[in-house]
Amino acid sequence: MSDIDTGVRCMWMRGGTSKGGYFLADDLPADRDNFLLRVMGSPDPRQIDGMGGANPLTSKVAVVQKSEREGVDVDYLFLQVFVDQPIVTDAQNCGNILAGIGPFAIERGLVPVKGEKTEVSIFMENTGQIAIATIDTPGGQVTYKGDARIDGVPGTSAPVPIVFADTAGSSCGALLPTGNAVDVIEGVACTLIDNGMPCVVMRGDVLGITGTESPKDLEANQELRAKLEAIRLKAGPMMNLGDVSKKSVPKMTMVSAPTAGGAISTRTFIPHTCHDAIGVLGAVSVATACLLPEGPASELAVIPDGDEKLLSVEHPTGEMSVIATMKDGEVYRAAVLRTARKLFDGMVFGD
Ligand code: NQM
Repeated sequence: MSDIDTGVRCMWMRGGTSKGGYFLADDLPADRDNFLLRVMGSPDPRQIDGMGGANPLTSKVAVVQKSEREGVDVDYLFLQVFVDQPIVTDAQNCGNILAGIGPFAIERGLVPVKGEKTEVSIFMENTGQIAIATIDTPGGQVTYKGDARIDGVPGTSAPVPIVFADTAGSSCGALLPTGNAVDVIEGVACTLIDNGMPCVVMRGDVLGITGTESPKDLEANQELRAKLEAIRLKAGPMMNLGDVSKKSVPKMTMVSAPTAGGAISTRTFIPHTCHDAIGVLGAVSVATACLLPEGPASELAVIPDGDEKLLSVEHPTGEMSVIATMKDGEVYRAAVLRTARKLFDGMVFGD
């Protein structure tokens, strides 16, 4: 009997505003991608025959192993399992699923508890960069209970603060892969930026939206979707991402002036579904675009003074706070607050 018949050890977790299966690298079968498609129930818009939640945000996988790198605890590989196509891709990272990596690594015995709080350093294999997450470990154990609240998730949980120090050019080789703060594609001024997630940032008003629409309304706007996809397919090669027709990057963010006291308001296609919130590294990249001397985001953003800037990135279900630390006029460190929760621990079947 193969692993696929007997089941594979897996923890299902919510990480930030996403959800997915967390595996130890050694537990996965050789035929990994086909196994994961079966686990999620893809391709099928309802994912009825699998664990996936019929949305890219709930069709995600983390593969974790102890790291051999100096000063690093674990290596994390993120895999996006497409919902309605037979695609499993490592072409993007995920800062939400990242929030579950520390607790998972401690629970699986890859990282020892270091006190009331345990810092876990995580090498993000998709982009070759490091994140530091701090996990509540009172009494020598991970706890998921706490008072931290993030928009897009009901209730409260233990806080998972995460710090990124070197995310510029994560997938595109440079923060601004074309060397420009503004490129015009299909007649639309765009900032092509990558501070952890490749994003195309455009003004919503130029694309005919007010920025207050719901994700459902935006998804129903076929003209808008066609325009965004036309821009995206051209932006991909310009961002050193090659042909992006079968990739989930770049993300397409439309920005508007803030309406709830934040720095900027956003609506993001990831890239074919409209996000109910915004991705973590997506928010870091958009916040960074707000801090450029020019471009669609900086034209509209409300920026606080000082070198440590709290930028509240508004999105359809609230906001995500990004703390950007500036050095010589550039963002050199970004911090976000996330939470995570263990949902089940057991065997999952890919047969
Ligand atoms: O940008 C969605 C999410 C993400 C990715 C997406 C993410 C990030 O909300 O770091 O977290 O943009 O595909 O999980």
